[in-house]
Amino acid sequence: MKIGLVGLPLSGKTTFFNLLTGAGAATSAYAGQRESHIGMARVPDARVDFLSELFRPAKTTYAQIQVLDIPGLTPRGGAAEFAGLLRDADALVVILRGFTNPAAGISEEPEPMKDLSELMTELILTDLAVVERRLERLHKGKKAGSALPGEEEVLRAAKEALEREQPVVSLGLSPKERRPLKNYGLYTDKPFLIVLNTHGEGLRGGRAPGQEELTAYAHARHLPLLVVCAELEEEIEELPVEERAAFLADLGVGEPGVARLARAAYAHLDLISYFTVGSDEVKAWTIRRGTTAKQAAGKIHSDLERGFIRVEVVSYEDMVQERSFARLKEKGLLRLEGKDYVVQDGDIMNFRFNV
Ligand SMILES: Nc1nc2c(ncn2[C@@H]2O[C@H](COP(=O)(O)OP(=O)(O)O)[C@@H](O)[C@H]2O)c(=O)[nH]1
Ligand SMILES: [Mg+2]
Repeated sequence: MKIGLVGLPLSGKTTFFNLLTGAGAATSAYAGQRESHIGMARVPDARVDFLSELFRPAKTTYAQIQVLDIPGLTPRGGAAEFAGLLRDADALVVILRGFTNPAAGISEEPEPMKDLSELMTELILTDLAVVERRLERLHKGKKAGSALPGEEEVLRAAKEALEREQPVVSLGLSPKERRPLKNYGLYTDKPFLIVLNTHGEGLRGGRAPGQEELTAYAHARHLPLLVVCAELEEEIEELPVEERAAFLADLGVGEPGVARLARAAYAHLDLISYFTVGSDEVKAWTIRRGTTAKQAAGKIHSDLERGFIRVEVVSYEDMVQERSFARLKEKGLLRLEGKDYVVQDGDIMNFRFNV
């Protein structure tokens, strides 16, 4: 999975990027920094920890999220220029400033709800320009026959939503309907999450600037809203592991920022994990809910999908109870499933295939 961070300059995007990836990229104390960053965030998962303890593999691989940090967008600028950087992102995370930091020259009172409206307007207008241009071109017929099936219909629907100042994603398009839009690098056809980046007191008290308004906004649109303090949380990540929990608890959060973001993103994007285990490797794989066993095999290697025969499946909870494949088998908890089996969150899978 890939997520792209978008926000106004100095909202803490790069700080949040560092919190997720541990990359330590330089943050900016001034607007107009034009660097972008790509990094990987490891998705913490207690189930992987447990399986790794149990199987003692040579290698343990957690799920990963690729994070793209792009330069800040300003009202009337930037969005068109940077859209290409986020073309492959599966989701956007909109970062809103809920802090002041006079030392960094950020003294203006935060207005995250206003920032969000401005950003959304900018993204919507940027997308509208792209969609209109494409529709015009289709109409001029210069490239007659070059339209993809369903392209004109979906462009019209997108245009109509954008003119109503709604993001394209609000149309609830099916993956098939959305496909012709993929090449355009639209911002608003992607699902998005909202992150309010605030100071320690805001996070602790659950009363960050604008939090109430944003909560209502997010709730009405079924959008996840996360409150973080990127700066302090990043400092906490630099402490020895055993000291972190106490500091996080003091901020009033139970888990590191990356865990909270991953949880919200998985739920919002309808993603689940299955696991492969063995003495060589314990590994988490990310799939969409509803994926069949055969498609899930294809995640690992196309040969496994092509040569799929069957799959041995154990639920994670049963593994926690029984702690060995031998006992699971004895109790009839090791199932053999076929290609159309719908993989469940936490399934431990062993594919049988033939190439
Ligand atoms: N007080 C405070 N300062 C922050 C927080 N997050 C970021 N900053 C500071 O704000 C400035 C801009 O942050 P940066 O991550 O570069 O913002 P970006 O322009 O959106 O990438 C830097 O000086 C950061 O140290 C925060 O949660 N609290
Ligand atoms: Mg930055």
